[in-house]
Amino acid sequence: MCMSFDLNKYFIMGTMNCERNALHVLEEALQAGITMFQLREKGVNALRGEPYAQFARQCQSLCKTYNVPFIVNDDVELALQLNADGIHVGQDDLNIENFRRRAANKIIGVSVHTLEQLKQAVENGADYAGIGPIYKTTTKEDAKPPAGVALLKEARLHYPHFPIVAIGGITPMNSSIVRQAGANGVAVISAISLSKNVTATVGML
Ligand code: FQP
Ligand code: MG
Repeated sequence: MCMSFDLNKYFIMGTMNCERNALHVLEEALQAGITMFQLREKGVNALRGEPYAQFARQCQSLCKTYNVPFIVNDDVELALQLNADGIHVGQDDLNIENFRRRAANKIIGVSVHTLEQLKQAVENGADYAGIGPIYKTTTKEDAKPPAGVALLKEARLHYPHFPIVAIGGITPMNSSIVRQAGANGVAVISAISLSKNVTATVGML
């Protein structure tokens, strides 16, 4: 069994998503009440090597202070090395049954784009699913076209109790719509990372 977690306000970021010091942004977001954090350090200007590991440890330590789960995107080795609280993987990233054997009590999140993929994820032992992109996003270069809330509603109908977080183009303007469609929470990058007022943004999400 993995630790308990709350998908309500799930902040995802890497240094390239911030215009200000990324650790300051994270600390403000934690103070403002995010319930989950995912380190997603990827792209051309992403940190690598020791600076990457050091940044990851700093994020992890902040999350610990605020009692918020620290999740690593894609990078299984880093997640195990740092003893992160969990990992988030996409459809092409990793066999989760295999990973489960190496990390019995970590949170495993999986991105899904269809009901069939959701069924697979549930059967393979995922702890939560990320469904999206719901709306248009500019943060992820290889994002699929926006799917709206239809899949979200369908997913909730078939899996009344499975933890689901919505992602992709979510802002304080539309977060209530995706919650009404059945998501347990909302995952955002730029809504928070580029916000001029992180406290207010997190409050309104
Ligand atoms: N959902 C979530 C979460 N986190 C993510 N990182 C993704 C979806 C996207 O592998 P993936 O995952 O499709 O792309 P990338 O590795 O570029 O992020 F549910 F946590 F909100
Ligand atoms: Mg991935």
